[in-house]
Amino acid sequence: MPMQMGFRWYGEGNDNISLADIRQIPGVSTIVWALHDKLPGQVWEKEEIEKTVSVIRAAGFNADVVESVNVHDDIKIGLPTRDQYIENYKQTIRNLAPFGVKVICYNFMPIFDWTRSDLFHPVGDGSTALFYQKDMIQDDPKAMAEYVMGFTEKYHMSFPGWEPERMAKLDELFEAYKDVTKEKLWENLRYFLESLMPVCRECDIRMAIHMDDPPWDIFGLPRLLVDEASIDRFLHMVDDPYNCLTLCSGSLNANPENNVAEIVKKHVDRIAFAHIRNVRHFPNGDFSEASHRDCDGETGILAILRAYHDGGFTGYIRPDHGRHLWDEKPGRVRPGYGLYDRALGIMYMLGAWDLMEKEKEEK
Ligand SMILES: [Mn+2]
Repeated sequence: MPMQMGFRWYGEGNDNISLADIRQIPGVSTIVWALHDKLPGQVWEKEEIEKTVSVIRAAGFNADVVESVNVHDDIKIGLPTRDQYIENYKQTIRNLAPFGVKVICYNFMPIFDWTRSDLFHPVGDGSTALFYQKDMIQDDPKAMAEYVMGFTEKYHMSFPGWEPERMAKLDELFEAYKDVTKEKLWENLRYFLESLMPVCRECDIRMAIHMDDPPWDIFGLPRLLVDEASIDRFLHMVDDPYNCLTLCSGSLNANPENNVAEIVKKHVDRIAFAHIRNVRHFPNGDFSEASHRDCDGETGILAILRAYHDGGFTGYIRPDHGRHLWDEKPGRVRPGYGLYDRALGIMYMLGAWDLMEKEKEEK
């Protein structure tokens, strides 16, 4: 089976982009979806899943990839209540299986999901992109949470991983995580995955952890999936073909030391889902997201695509965040998830891929 191109979609009434819009992008087979009104820990019921999947299928796509089923904080903290939440997670996996779902993306970051200091930073060509200003994300998590939540209020959109219900309890959350060292977090991740693996096997659904974004500790909170060594450790810790990666090129390469193409070469069999994104670095440690074109950043997009292609990658791939172009102003677009730049990214990736395929045939 060849690689399958996906596009993340936030669902009917929750995304300005329609499935009919996505249909016009060449080569997309898979809608990457989720039930965005679910809180971490809740069971996704079959009727709810059916409603979304039937809309996706009616538009001519498969619904093979879910991003994300979020993990309850009690599982990450390792509280006794985690077992019930793990049972709920297993039930969600069982409920997703009859709808053809093959991959579940998730992350194991404490409290905060992806973190940026500016969601609409000018790139220099009139477009904007997500931006990370290092000195702004130092010791005040509240200022950053308030900044992100400000968008939620102003534009009536919420961001996965930044649920207002959770952000309202920030002090409590920090208190709850205070004894969770990096080693404890690893142990809690292992416990979670070992509990899930039998159900994943039975349902033929791969768990695919997303890299931590950015790949270093923030606000004193430990982060695990940050570089080649930690990815090795993760895959070895639960050495099961259903324990896989969502390898996010942009998240990893926020640390320019990470050579993403090398990691792809090493672990292509355990990558269920590829996020392709380019990063531009600044000498002071700041970084900006960039177009998918190789020379617009330093992530090595062409070398990464080459590694997937030559490694015989048969998983799912999607453009990750894009810039906001043309009429995609704040309020009209989900930060990072506009239509145009992700569509351009797909064409860039497919251009490179088609050429590699043609060269292979001619050999
Ligand atoms: Mn990603």
